[in-house]
Order: sequence, then structure tokens, then C-alpha cells
Amino acid sequence: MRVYFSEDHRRHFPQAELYGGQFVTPFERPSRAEYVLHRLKDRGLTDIHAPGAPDRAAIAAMYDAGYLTFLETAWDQWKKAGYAGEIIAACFPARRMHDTRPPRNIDGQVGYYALASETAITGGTWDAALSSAASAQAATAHVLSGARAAFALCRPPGHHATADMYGGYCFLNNAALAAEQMRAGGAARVAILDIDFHHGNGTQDIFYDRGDVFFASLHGAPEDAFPYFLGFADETGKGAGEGANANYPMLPGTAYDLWSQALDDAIARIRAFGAEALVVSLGVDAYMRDPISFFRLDSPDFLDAGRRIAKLGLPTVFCMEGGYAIEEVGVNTVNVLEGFEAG
Ligand code: 5XA
Ligand code: ZN
Repeated sequence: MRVYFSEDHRRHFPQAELYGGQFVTPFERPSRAEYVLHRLKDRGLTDIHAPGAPDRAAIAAMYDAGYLTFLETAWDQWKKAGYAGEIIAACFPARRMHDTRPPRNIDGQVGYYALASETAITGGTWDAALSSAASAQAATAHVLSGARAAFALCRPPGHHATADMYGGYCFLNNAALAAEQMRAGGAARVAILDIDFHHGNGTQDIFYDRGDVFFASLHGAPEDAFPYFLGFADETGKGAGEGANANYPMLPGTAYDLWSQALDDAIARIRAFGAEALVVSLGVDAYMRDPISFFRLDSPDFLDAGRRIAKLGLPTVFCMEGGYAIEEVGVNTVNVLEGFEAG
């Protein structure tokens, strides 16, 4: 399976994440990608390519223009304001406050465009986010040209990013861009299967009223897990998208027996939907030793999950999302890909 990966991911390396009331080294850090890369090479998956320039027109078509300008200019604005640290959101448009008027002040803009404050922006964040999107776009182009599958080793990840908000370590929604590109490339119906531990709120939001893109997500129940405010089972889509959204929230301690039943159900729904192409939001933080998650999957389970996904028989783009058990992130990620190739 061909892999797309950009060294520019390293340009996004904030020093701080607000976690449990303290600043810690971010869980989402550059070494994650390096571990995955090592494992790919160890397992002979060496068809690894740099993606080239991102398709900016496709990004502009999906995204709010003000949001893109914010991402591009935030660091300069922050410095100009005289701030010495990294960009961290501190004030949000909460209930009964206006959420339709982006402020002029940079602190205000940060809160307006952020959905969570754990995600810092630095001087290299925008370039890294673009390079991550470029990997997803290049992987999708490869599949559109006839390959069975490709893996975009995206960093930063994307599935929490909406068309106008960042957070949960995400800035541009790589999987959503891949799905839209599949549509533009001729697939009448596309499915996105999100197996990251966290609900893909951004992906859901982008396609919620669309009948041509099916979204299924297996995740920690929002009562217990980030992003807390979306991902409930009764969110089924709206308008033309009614019935094209399937959430599988699961409780703390969920192990592979239950998780794989949800996976099989999601796969059956994707088949019934008549998808002609598949995008997998490939997070491996459902792993039992993940430091910020609460499912109980073990490494061999990811191999089996890959096999099950392959049974769909669809052209497939995998986009890397979360997974923070650093030592095992490579093994677990590559297990999904190897399971898929064997399936
Ligand atoms: O898939 N999303 C993540 O892994 C990020 C979770 C951030 C929690 N603060
Ligand atoms: Zn996650």
C-alpha cells in the first residue's frame, strides 16, 4: 500500500497542552508520526511518498474563508499583540453569546475559532496542517487513479476540525477533504468510517445535511469522552442527510467483542448505503494502554479490524488520526493496514 507523508508535520510542535489544569507536553507530538513511519518500514511498507503542494482550491471550497485567514495569520497577529507564548484559547462564545461575529482582537478570534483549549497554535502550525491535508489529497488521487488503497500519514490529525473551528489537535479535516475529492473524482456515494476513540464531530458537522456522504463513528460516549457535546446515537443526519449519519457511542471499558460488533454494524450500514469509495479516519487510541482514552482494544484487534474493513471491497483511503500510546502507535496503525491488505 502506498503511503503519503510530509516531513513538514514537524513544523507543528507546541510545547504545551492544557491538561488537568497543568501545562504538559502535548500528547499529539511529532514522535507519533516517526513511530508509525518506523513500523511501516520495518514491515516492508516502503512505498512512501512526499505529497507535493496541497490543493488549496479544494480546501477553500470546503472551509469558511474567515477561518482559513485566521489560521494563516493568527501567529503574526499574536506576536504583533506582544504575546510571548503559544496561541491558546481562553474565552469562547458560550451559550446565549453571539457566535456569528468574529472579533477583531486576536484573543477574541482565537476563542471564536477554537472548540477546545488543549490545542495550541505555533508559528509552523498552518504549514503543517496544509502538509497534512496534502497527504490526504495525494493519497486520494492515488486511489482515484486505480489503486485499491493508500495511507495518508497525516499529522496534525483532522476529524475534530469543522469548516470553521479547530481543536482536539485538528485544524483541517483531512478525511473530509478526501471524501469530497472522491466525490469530485466520480464516486457517487462515499462513506467515512471513523474508528478513532473520539467522535469525529468535525466530519459529522461537515456532511450532516448531505445524502451523498455517509458518516459512521465508533467512539467513547459523549457523556464520558471528548468532544462531549456531539456523537450521540440519535444524531442521524438532517434534510437530505437524514439516515446518512451513524454514531456508535460506547462506555468506558469497552473491549473488542463489543467494539467489533459496532464495527460490523457500521460496515453493514456502509454496504447498504451503496458507497463506491471509503475513507477511514484511522485513529488507534481505542488501544487499551492509550493514556487519554478508555477502550480496551489490544494490538491484534487492529489487525482483525483491518480485515473486516477490507470485506467492503471498496477503494479506500486511510487518514491518520489519534493514538497516543507512543510505543505502540506504529504497531497498531500498521496492523490495521496489514489486516486490510490480507483481507
Ligand atoms: O481523536 N481525537 C483526539 O485524539 C484528540 C482528543 C483531545 C482531547 N482533549
Ligand atoms: Zn482520538
